[in-house]
Amino acid sequence: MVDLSPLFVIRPQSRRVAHSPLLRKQYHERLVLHHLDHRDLREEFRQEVEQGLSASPKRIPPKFFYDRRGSELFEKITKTEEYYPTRTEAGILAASAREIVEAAGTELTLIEFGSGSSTKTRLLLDVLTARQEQVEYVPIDISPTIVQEFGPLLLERYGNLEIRGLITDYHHAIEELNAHPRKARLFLFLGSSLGNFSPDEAHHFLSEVGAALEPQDRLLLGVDLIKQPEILDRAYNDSAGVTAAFNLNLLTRINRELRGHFDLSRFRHLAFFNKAHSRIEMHLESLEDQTVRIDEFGRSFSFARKETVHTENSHKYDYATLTDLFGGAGMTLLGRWCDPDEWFALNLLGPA
Ligand code: AVJ
Repeated sequence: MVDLSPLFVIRPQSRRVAHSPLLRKQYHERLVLHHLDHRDLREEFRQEVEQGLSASPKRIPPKFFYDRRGSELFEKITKTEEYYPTRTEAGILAASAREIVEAAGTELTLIEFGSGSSTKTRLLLDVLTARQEQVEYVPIDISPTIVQEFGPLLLERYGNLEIRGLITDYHHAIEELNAHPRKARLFLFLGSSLGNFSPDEAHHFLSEVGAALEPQDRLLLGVDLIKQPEILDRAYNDSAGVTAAFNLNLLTRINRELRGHFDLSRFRHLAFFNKAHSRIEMHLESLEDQTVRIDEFGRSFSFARKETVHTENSHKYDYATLTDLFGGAGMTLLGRWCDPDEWFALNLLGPA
């Protein structure tokens, strides 16, 4: 069983708050982060990089993009002209948050997988905090920095909000949530982060969440839909090069945390739509034959010219695939909200 005592509590940064003992106390009580340190993330990074670079084809999983710099770069991606998913999903929420919340139930706790900056979540919190006396928000994120940074902004905005963040991965978060049954919960999995999972992993994840749902609980799931490949390609090859920097930052992270010797000018960002698998693939392509030493492993890895390290898959769905996925995971589709072009879909799911 997990130790739930807070390992640290956010201290307010803003002057207004620092000058008010009452508010400061409230802030301490209202924003708590729990670090569920089942595994050592550093050790996991170490192992997966060594295994992934020894494998053929080479690969590193996308969850390692999100160090401090990577999280910043991702936020920047969401603001590029070409990257439509965030803005499209936010548009759906702006138009339909009230309807979605009403369909989801009364008196809800909000639990979000991969909360990031919680920007879109605010559209739902606007509605929830207006109709409920008290709202509990549980952001779950692998990166504490993002919750530390944005949590206080939310508290400032909503006087009746309490945040109990979980710093962990999805799997352990679900175990943790199961251990504490409470009032009806609205789970959020936005941004089409589901797309990072293989079809098998998506099935597994949704089955796990489905099994955790009590009869009144709901899951609001954002998914990116299949569209013209040119639009997809553009979204992952923005002209300002932010996505390229995001991808290449993985090598910077290896250099820093594992004492690697990657020369970033000898690799390039590669992203394209793989139609057969209905997914965007991101790779880091070696521009020449080269050998790169990583001191942490006491060895080098060779890269042939044009050889790639596969760093991300981002699956795109159609409704038929989603129907199968939801049914197979024991979930019922209760509602769906889309933008007029049907580029993105928000799905409200309940237990079967
Ligand atoms: C956060 C996984 C939804 O797949 O579109 C954006 C990550 N990678 N640009 C996505 C990402 C490159 C994003 N997800």
